Amino acid sequence: MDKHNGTMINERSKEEQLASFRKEHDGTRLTTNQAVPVSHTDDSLKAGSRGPTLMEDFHFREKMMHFDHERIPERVVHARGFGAHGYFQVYEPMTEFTRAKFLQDASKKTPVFVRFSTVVGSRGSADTVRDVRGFATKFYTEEGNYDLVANNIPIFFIQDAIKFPDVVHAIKPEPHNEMPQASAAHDTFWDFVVNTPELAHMIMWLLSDRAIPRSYRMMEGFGVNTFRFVNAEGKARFVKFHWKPMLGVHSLVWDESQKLAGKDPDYHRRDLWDAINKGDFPEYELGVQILEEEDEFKFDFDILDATKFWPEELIPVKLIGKMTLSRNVDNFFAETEQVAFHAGHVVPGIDFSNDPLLQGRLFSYLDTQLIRLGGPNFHEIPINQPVAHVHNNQRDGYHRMSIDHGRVSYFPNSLQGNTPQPDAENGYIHYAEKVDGRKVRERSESFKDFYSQATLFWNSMSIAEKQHIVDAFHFEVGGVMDKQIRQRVVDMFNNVDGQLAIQIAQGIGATPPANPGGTGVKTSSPAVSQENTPKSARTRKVAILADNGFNFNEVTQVMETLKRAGVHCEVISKYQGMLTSVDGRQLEANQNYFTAGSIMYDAVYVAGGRQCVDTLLKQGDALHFVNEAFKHAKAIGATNEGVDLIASSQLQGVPTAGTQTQAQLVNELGVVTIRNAADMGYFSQKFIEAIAQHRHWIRQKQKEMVPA
Ligand code: HDE
Repeated sequence: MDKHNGTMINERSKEEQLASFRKEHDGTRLTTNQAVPVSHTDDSLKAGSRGPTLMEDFHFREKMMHFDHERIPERVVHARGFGAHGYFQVYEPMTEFTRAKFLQDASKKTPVFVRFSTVVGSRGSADTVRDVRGFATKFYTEEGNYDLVANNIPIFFIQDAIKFPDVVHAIKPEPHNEMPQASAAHDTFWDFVVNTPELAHMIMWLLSDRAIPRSYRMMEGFGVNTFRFVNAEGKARFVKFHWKPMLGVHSLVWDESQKLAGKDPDYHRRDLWDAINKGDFPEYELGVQILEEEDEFKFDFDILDATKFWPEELIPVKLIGKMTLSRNVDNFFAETEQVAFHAGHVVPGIDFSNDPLLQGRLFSYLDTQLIRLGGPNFHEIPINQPVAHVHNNQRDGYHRMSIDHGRVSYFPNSLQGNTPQPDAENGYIHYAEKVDGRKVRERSESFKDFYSQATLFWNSMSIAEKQHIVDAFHFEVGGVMDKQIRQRVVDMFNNVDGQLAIQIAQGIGATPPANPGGTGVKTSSPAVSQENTPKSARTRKVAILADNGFNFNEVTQVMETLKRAGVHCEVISKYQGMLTSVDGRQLEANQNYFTAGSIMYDAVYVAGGRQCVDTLLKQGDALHFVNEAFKHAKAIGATNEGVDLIASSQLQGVPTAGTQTQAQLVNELGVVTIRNAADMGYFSQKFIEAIAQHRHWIRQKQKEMVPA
């Protein structure tokens, strides 16, 4: 292996010894950490069976000592996360733009480890809270590790890293009572917002659907900061990094997110874990926006300002490769918890810009690992180890794993042939940017337009997306006790858009602006609206409501067609276990109404069968299931007698297939129903199309039909 400067030289023979030892003991024998076999582990060593425990019980003390120290400090931000392994492949050589080796050869697979996360909540908080999501990728390249430490929102709260502790303190639970957990809906955060106008744009994104993703598999990733690509000739260009999910960008609705936080706080990690186990490997294309240095000042925003994005309509995203997540972790702690990302882990060909947020990050990530991972040797933890060899003169420190050989730990030296030696040709060379300026604590004037892109984002939203943002303001600012702060939120967002400010005021008992304002920006960026994202039913989950007496042929035909489209089904009934169909055949109910809820599925299907539907009609839970799915704008399907359940739910007024004898399909507002169809294929096809739509916002326009 020879991983660390030949320090693991004996590793192979040690591995062999271990293998034969394990074989001998079949890996089942209990030992202490010193490998001493343990004879009994259920009782501590006592002076008599009712007597005091003895100090000499080394097995007890070792076991307890280890347990007492099992926790390490959680990350100060991004504490709750979930990781997976995979690989990345570039589509074609990127030689023109960068010398990075992992971006040269389309046949090469570079291993990656990705950790998704929320930002604000503690490690045990719920997955589906409203928050920015982290999307950090470690590429184990042949030239060392490259970390793309990204978020699912393309901009950030603040412009200069020196304000990071402030924004994090403001949004974290308030210090006197440690409330609220994983939420921005409280006074200190909004107090900070109204006093920090540079946050306006980020707040628009945070209150949009982006902050409540349906799945980690359906999220974009953004490097946020401006980096540089540098090619072998030393030519540099500015670059922004993007991850584009092949399944498109999709979100939950707020009511659903809140309910999921109780019903399944692990919703996102379970979704990722299950998808990978099923072979539905999440895929993301890597995109880059490349800007020539001479174009740096061509835009009405500063390209070094992390509170601005580069509209794709102005600077197109070039898709350069694909990442596939194909393997779950073996151990959450060893891998997901101990992985250490750093925005400064770059490889030759990728360089930094003077973005003041990025510059601060370059300090913070290394620094935080010292406390979190207990010292400077965290690169030796298996998940952090590069696949490339490490050779240097760094030595010792807490938790040093490698055994450094020899007496030379300095450079230059004669005793070891002056090794390890810098490599002038292949080594990392910092881009020789010319920098000239006075030392000042100042913000560039070009950073001071806080509202134009907030308006641009607002203009880019669909009617439904706008409504969700207004609703989110009502929730978040409605949770603020200080009425002055509420009013100041209205005043601040009047700078973004007058109509928005009026609508915010309406929900939170504040006074609407006397002079509705705005920036006057009329343009939009269609690429940021989720309406324009790829739509597919693949990997979606459908709940099938059924009970005894269901129509076996109907259900199985629908299930088979859905399966062929890559859709997963679960049967839900009052009781888990075997259901018997009208003709005596059996189907397993995978979930009951306690273990499952409509919030955990993308769509609902109600099967036919007189006895089955008569039973469902008497079950409040079945009716609630359908009503709730409708309220959350999800696809609903029903066939034959199953249509009666839809008609009897609170969805009266939604057209459904009537009682005609002729086969008739009705497809209204994402509710697909059919009666008397000999072949269920046509129904299934329409139902799949409705699932692929993800949500049917058209129902919002029909509010009178939506159950309260
Ligand atoms: Fe981070 N950030 N951050 N951040 N960040 C951390 O590092 C920091 C920023 C991001 O899954 C910490 O190991 C500063 C932007 C992700 O392990 C810490 C600033 C973006 C993760 C830190 C920022 C990110 C972190 C906490 C300047 C998107 C989770 C624990 C204001 C591009 C990585 C840790 C994982 C984690 C500092 C801003 C992404 C404290 C000073 C912008 C995805 O070092």
